[in-house]
Amino acid sequence: MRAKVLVSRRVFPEVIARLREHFDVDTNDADDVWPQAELIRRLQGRAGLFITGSEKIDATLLAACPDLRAVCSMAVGYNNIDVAACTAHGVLVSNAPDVLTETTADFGFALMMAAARRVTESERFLRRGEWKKWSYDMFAGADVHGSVLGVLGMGRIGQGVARRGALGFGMRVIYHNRSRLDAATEAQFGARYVTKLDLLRECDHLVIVVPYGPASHHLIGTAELELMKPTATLTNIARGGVVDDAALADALREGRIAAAGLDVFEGEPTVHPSLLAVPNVVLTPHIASASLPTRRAMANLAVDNLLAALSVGPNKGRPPTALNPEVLTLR
Ligand code: 8YV
Repeated sequence: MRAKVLVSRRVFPEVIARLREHFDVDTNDADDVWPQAELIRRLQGRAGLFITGSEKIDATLLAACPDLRAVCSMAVGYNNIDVAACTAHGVLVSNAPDVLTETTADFGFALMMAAARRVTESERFLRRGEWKKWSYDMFAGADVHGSVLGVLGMGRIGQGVARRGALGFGMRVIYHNRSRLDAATEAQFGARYVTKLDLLRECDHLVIVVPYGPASHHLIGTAELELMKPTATLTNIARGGVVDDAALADALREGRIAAAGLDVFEGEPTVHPSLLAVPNVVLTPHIASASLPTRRAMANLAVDNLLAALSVGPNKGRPPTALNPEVLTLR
């Protein structure tokens, strides 16, 4: 008997085809974002679930889906999944690290540069037909090369941003993280470990790459923004909720910081109206990992995990990026 799996959102046809080689697969061709009750209904009798970063997997869903054995996400962030509850229900969980690191770091750098050099703000001006003459200070922004890059969250993606800054743009890198990197890694990009307060005070460009959770909720709010230089920029490619969007919009409007680049938002896809109203912020719809090769790799990694968790394929019983592999040994 083939195991039954559900794919919660539209994804590459070849990824579905890989799953169909082994499983009875139900898909979401309309790409609707199902409310949890609908997800639970569709999961009845299904052993595997392929998700993206947006579906909420919690104790309520797990209790209502007793046949579920594996939840495999194509996202690296897993704040949408209660991993402890999954473990308690004997459900294997996996995420999709590594494959998106460089693509996401590229985008973080692009957002930071766009904010510093006012790329989208000036493009909107041009498109409105307002460009009549040159002037010395027209859209003059902040330099990126040679400036101080502050990285908040020095995991894989944070290190990718730091490497680009140090080696590509001659930036001096300072960082804050839960734990300090080893000396050899710091030396790769001349990174200096500082307190969060010093990071905010000293950096010219702050890039935020921390996971979201209760400890990082509104890590950056009014008090933190107050410490930053009025010429500084802030870029968030982590998760909405790490930054207090209303407080950031106020700081941008009042010129307490120069500009921001945001790919993630509290309550996305809704964006705080105050952010939409300020010109000095670059806004993108959660696309930092969105290169086609990377999205393909993320989805395929989720499939690798699903196959292994449900005991098929070469990694049988050994999902490559499981978050709670102990579940399989307890089965
Ligand atoms: C994804 C992300 O776009 O991987 C993550 O954590 O935030 C993004 O790369 C999305 O969540 C994929 O499902």
